[in-house]
Amino acid sequence: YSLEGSLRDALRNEDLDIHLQPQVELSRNRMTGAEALVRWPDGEGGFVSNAKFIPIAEDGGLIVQLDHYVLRTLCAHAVSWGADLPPGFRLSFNMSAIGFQDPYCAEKIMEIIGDSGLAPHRFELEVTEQAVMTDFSASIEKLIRLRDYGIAVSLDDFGTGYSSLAYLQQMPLDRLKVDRTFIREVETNAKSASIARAIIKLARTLGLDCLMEGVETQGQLEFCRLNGCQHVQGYHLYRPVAPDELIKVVHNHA
Ligand code: G
Ligand code: G
Ligand code: MN
Ligand code: NA
Repeated sequence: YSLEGSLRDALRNEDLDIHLQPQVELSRNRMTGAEALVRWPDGEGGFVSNAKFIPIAEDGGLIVQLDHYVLRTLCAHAVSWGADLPPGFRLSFNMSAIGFQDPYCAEKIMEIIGDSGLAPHRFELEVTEQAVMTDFSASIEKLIRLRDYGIAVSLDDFGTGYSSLAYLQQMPLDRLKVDRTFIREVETNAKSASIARAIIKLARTLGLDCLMEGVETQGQLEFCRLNGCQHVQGYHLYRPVAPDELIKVVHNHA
């Protein structure tokens, strides 16, 4: 039986779940949000690697269904967290490039969030440069609709895609999520540090919030703080946690 077949079954049987990785605002040391990341239990206490099944979902035409499933799952958990989520706490979800190109992508996202009864401003869509660049004007239209509805938009894995700065200026965004490759060597490589500083400055210049992904050391965290990057996400702060742990983690954060 193929992995694709198993994934199809898992989606139909709702066997997939999410974990949530907290995001922290440096200036106030506050947890301001969390990113939903899909998890597929392997039946032996672990999970099937995302690196293994996400590409299969993309090739097999299942990724759109998967992304919608993840958003519905996130909404269901958020409803159960209710008022335990601090005011302003934002829940982000990923949309694959293929899913984002669907002409009804924005409507589908609004429908799922609308059905949950939750406020749209609780949510943040993460799209990659690739997703936005494929049909730029259609993408802009979708992003404008989603933002008008109240959903925040971040550009994920920033710096690894192929959008030019001229295009970046035209994108209706709230946040740049800087790809984790840019923080990796800032403590040991002067050129790396210069590039990371330039990217943070670029975000600030464009009036966008800047979040550094993949922060794994205290030194990297201090680098972000020192250079005006407002938010961080990474193993040094928190690994992704199961949904029933999120509220505990939020309330223990200090
Ligand atoms: O959490 P983890 O390191 O296992 O995620 C690996 C990859 O899977 C990352 O590139 C991440 O963007 C991707 N991913 C995680 N959750 C989702 C999701 O809900 N939808 C899509 N399209 N990709 C996801
Ligand atoms: O592509 P995207 O940025 O959505 O993927 C997020 C992925 O990064 C998830 O798979 C998550 O588990 C992983 N991740 C989160 N924090 C860290 C980190 O500090 N280091 C590394 N190597 N991966 C991380
Ligand atoms: Mn992401
Ligand atoms: Na990312």
